[in-house]
Amino acid sequence: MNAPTPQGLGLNPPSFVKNAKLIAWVAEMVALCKPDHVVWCDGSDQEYAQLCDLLVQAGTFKKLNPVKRPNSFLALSDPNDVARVEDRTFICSKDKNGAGPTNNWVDPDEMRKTLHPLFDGSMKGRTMYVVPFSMGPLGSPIAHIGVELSDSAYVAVNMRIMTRMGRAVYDVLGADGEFVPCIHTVGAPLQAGQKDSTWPCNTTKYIVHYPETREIWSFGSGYGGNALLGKKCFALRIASNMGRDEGWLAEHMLILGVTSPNGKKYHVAAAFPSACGKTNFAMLIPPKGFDGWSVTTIGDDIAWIKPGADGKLYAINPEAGYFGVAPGTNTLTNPNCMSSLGKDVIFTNVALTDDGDVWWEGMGQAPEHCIDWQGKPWSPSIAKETGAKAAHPNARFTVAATNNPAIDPAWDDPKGVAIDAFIFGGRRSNTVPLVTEARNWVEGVYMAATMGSETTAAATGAQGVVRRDPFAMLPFTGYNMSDYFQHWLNMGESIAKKGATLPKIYTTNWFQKGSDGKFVWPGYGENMRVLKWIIDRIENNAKGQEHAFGVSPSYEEINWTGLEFSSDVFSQITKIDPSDWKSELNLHKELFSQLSYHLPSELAQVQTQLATRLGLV
Ligand code: SAT
Ligand code: MN
Repeated sequence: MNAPTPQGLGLNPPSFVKNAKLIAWVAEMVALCKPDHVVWCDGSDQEYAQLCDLLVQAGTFKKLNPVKRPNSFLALSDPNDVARVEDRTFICSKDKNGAGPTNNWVDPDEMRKTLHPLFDGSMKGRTMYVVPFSMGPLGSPIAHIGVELSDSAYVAVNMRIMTRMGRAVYDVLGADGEFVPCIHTVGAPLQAGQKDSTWPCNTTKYIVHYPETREIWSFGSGYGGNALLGKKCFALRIASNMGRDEGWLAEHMLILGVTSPNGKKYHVAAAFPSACGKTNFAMLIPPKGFDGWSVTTIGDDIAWIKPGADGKLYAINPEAGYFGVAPGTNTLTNPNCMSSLGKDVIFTNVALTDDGDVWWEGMGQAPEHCIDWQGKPWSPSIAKETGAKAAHPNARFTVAATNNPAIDPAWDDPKGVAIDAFIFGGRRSNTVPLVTEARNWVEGVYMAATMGSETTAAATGAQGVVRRDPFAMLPFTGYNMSDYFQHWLNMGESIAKKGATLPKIYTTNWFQKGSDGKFVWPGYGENMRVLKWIIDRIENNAKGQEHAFGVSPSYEEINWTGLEFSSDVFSQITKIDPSDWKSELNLHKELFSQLSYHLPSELAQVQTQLATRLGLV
C-alpha cells in the first residue's frame, strides 16, 4: 500500500512540474505531514491501474466480476465515515460575519493552531499523492485549477474520475499559474510494522476552508465531499467566494440541454437539495408524447457560471464525473444512469453479490444472499428481522461523465453553454405548486432564497421536517448567506444593464402528496411536461396563470399525451392555499430574521408584496 508507483520521484518534482509556488508548497507540506513517499500523479491510465491494484492489495478495493462489471471496484468504508460531516465543516474567514449564521466559524489563527499539531506527522508511514486537477475544461476561461495533496490512494483514483486530473494540468499551470491548495489526510499515521486498516480515518474530523487565502485543509475522513476536495470544498465553498469577488456564480446545480423537434436547443440549470432527484432530472428521458425531444446532460451536481461578452450567462460543469447516490437508482427511474454504471466504476458502500457484482436497495429484485456494506452476510430475511440495509443509504458510485449515454456534445466545451432558465426545486408534500415562474429576477431570488425541503430519513433520521435550504446551498455557500443573496441580485442587475435577456427563474415541487399519503405527480421522465411548459414560456407560447407567488401553468398548457392526469388533480398540485401560505410566510420571516445581517432590502419588499397579495396585511 505504501510503496510508491514507479513515477513516484519523492521530493524532487518531475521535469514537467514547473510551478515554483507548487513546488515550494509541496515541500512545506511534506515537512509538516512527514509522509514516507511522495508520488506526483500524472493521471495516466497506467497510473490509475497501478493505484487500483495497490488498493486491491491493501484490501480497500475488491475487484468486481470482470464479465459483469469490467474494470470496476467496490470499497467499503469505516462505518463511522460514511458521509459529509456538516458539523465538522468550517468557514474560517477573518470576520465571523464573513461566514454568517449558517456556517460554523472559527477564527483562522485559532484554527491554524488547532490543525498544525494534527497535521504534524499525520502521513507517517504513508505516501503523499500530489493530485493536480482542473475544475472545468482545461484552459477554459471559466475553469480553475486545484492541487490536492492526499495520503489516500482511494482519493487519488476518485479524483482522476471526478476531475480532469494529471499532467496536462501542470502545462496549464506553467511556472506561475494560480491554483487552490487542498491538503487532505486521513489522519492515521502508521508506525513501522503497523498493519493498516482497509479504510484508515480518524474519529476527529476537520473540513476547513480559509476563504481569504483560498485554502482547504481536511483531516480525518476519507469519504466523499470530505476528502475529494475538488467537489463541495473547492467547487462550491471556495469558488462561491471567488465568484463573489470576481462577478460569477458557483452553484449547486445540474445543467441540462433540451432540444425541441425543430432542433432548437435550450439550457437549464437546476438546484435541488440532496435526495430530490437531481441526477434523475439531469438524465431525464422524455416520455410518450414527446417524440423528437431530447434531454442531454452537461452536469449533474455543480455549475460554474460566468457572464460572457454578450452579457449572457455561460455555464460549465466543473467536474468530469458523477459521485452519485446508488440506492434507489434502477432501470425504470434512471435508465441512463444505470447504463453509465456498466463498466469502469468505483462503488463505495453498496452490497457485494455472490457472483462478484453489486446490489443496493431499490435496484430491483434482491439477491437471496450478499455481503452488506459492513462486510456482513445479508439476505432479505435478515433484513426483515433486523432492518439491516444491504447498501448504506448514502452509498455512492464514482463514474466518468463520458460513461453517460445522454452526455451533451458540449459538456466539455470551454465556452460553456448559455443558460436560458434556472430551476429551484424542493421536496414539499404540500403548499408549493408543481411549477411557478418568478415575475422578475428579484422575485426569483426570493423564491430561491426561501426554498424549503422536507428532510428524508437517509439524511437526518427525522422525516418530513421542512428545513430551509436557500438555493440548495445551505451547506455549501462559503460566506455569509445574505451577502450571497445580494450577489445574485447584483448579477441580475449587471446582466440587465448590458441589455442581455436574463434567464427566467422557476421553482418546482415534484413531491406533493395526496390524502392517501402517495405522491400525486408521477415525476421522473414525466417532469419533461413541466420542462416543455418552461420552454413555452421562454418562447412566449404559454400565458400561464398568475397567483400570489408567481405564474403557474393552466391545465391546457401542459402536453398530456401519454399520461392520464385529470384537471382536478392538476389544480390540487398547482393551487395556492391561503392558510398553508400563511404558515409558509411565517417560516420565510423566521429565515429572514435569522439572516437579518446584510439581508437585501429588495427581498424584504418581495415578502411584503407576497403578504399583501395573500391578503395577510
Ligand atoms: O459527499 S459529497 O459531498 O460528494 C455528496 C453530497 O453529500 O452531497
Ligand atoms: Mn450535491
